Amino acid sequence: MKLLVTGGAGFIGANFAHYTLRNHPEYEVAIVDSLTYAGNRESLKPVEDQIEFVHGDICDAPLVDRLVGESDMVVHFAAESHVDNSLHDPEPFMRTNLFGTYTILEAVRRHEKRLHHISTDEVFGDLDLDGDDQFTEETKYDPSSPYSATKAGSDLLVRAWARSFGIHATISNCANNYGPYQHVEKFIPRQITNVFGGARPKLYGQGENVREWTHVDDHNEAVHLILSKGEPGETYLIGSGDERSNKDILELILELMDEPADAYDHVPDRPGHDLRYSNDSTKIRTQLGWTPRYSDFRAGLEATIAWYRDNDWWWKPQKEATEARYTQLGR
Ligand code: NAD
Ligand code: TDX
Repeated sequence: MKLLVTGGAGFIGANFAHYTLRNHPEYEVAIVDSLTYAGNRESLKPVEDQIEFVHGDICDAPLVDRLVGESDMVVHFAAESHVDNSLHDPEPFMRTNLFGTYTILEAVRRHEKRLHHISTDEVFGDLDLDGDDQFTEETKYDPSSPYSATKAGSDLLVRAWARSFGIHATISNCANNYGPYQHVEKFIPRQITNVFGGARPKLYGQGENVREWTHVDDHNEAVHLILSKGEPGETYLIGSGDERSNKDILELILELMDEPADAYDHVPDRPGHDLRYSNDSTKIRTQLGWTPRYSDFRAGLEATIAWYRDNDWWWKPQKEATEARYTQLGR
């Protein structure tokens, strides 16, 4: 059984390759990735002898057609993934997230292959800060940013291809991930690497916004359950249930790194900043038996800090350019 993993040099895709080779020897893994600023071949170093790596673009229809034809299933992670970048320049998001997904869908349709499409809880918009309501598989789409709008569009394309052309596709919408190999532009690695580099962490606004943090290996275990037991045409929400404000997370990072609790800067808020995300993941828990293993967030965060401490060779080359981009954005 051969899996074609798009975006396998990115954060979740690289961890997916590692997870698959550790836990599912029944799969062969081929990766297609165009190595944007977010892709890093070094993330695949521990498995490089066990995978096939193709440096290519998911908008390249002849290439995608050949690769899909040679595979049994496609797991589609490739995307432009950072909200702040989408507010600065939406164009690459339109191209990769919409046209790239369309290109994959057409190849999957031609070759009658199974597709799993990776998406996000951000397609649903946001929830009140003080409430305890949650997104479900039935929640109406209401995205806020160019990033989430293009992810919402890609989900809708998958649903339309399933309904009109009968392709065998599943979709998952996961909450925020954390763990090793996450680009230093994202909240948790940005703060950890700021502290390691002697810079102050940066909190948007007052830091009251809430995210539901899920370890990347728990996400990838859920994806494997969907590949093996998921029903074609179905959508599954994935989330640990562990909701925390950005301010609480930052203070926990500072505590775990032996820094004073107030050793950070407030910076201007993200425009349109979603307040709270929370997924009701009852369906995947009851129907497919998924349970997050990383139930102790503090321990997971401690291990993540240790990973960034031990692997500065991996993140240091990206750090300066990332902070230069943030300076341009005023954040
Ligand atoms: P990432 O930005 O770390 O990685 C994206 C990868 O896709 C990179 O390796 C990049 O080079 C590649 N890529 C981009 N454009 C491409 C193109 N045109 N052709 C081929 N490859 C291309 O992203 P991530 O955080 O690993 O997210 C992966 C997926 O998971 C995305 O679809 C994202 O929407 C979704 N997701 C992410 C999170 C999260 O917390 N990070 C949560 C839920 C869902
Ligand atoms: O320096 C920062 N300071 C800060 O306060 C950064 C980079 C972020 N933040 C805030 C913004 C968010 O409320 O932290 C929160 C998390 O920010 P991001 O890491 O940018 O993640 P988010 O916008 O929540 O989106 C993430 O989760 C859903 C991923 O980037 C998406 O790809 C995924 O779909």
